[in-house]
Amino acid sequence: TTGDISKRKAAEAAIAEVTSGMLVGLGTGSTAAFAISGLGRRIAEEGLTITAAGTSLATEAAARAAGIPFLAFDDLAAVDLCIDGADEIDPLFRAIKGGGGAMLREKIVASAATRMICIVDASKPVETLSRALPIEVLSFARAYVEGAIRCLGGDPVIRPAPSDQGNLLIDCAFGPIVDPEGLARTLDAIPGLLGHGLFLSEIDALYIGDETSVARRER
Ligand code: DER
Repeated sequence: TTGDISKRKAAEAAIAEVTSGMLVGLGTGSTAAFAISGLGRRIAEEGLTITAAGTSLATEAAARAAGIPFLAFDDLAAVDLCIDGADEIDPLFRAIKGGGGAMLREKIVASAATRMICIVDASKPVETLSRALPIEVLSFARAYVEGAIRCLGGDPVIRPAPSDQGNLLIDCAFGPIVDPEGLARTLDAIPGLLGHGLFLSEIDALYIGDETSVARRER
């Protein structure tokens, strides 16, 4: 589909920054999937030699299928370059991630990266973040965290499947998020809430694909 062409173009532009010897953080989702298959092709065709860190079990399986060597996640301390998608991203490179439920590991890899590139099609850039915000919650803290989210004006909806870590994934509709930093600070202070999809400082560069070209923006 045209969306796929745009996502693939953004991914292929981003993986051009990968050089041999790098430890590369591989994101989760359909756009990141194009980066994974593209890196697999570069390994096969150019002899690129990299090690990867996967942000989800699905991404680790895709990396394995693409012939990309990767580290066990608990051996990961830092990566050179992280390439990942986003559900929304605003003009200040603040993003909502977690559509695929992987934002806890994605944020660890993004924070551990010297440079993080976000790859998107034209549907992701927005003026104001307003999608439902994915959060990961320790299941025994469900009622408490749901109550805290409602006090913040959010509407929590629990996903049917748990996260890769076996915790609850809850999508919280807050409407337009006019103070993302304030909301992130408040969420980070809620005990039992393990992670959320507000990525406010991690993204260094944005590649926006469309059917014929890619726009690159630096923070
Ligand atoms: O779950 C995630 O954080 C993904 O990166 C998501 O934000 C983007 O997924 P997509 O590339 O399939 O749209």
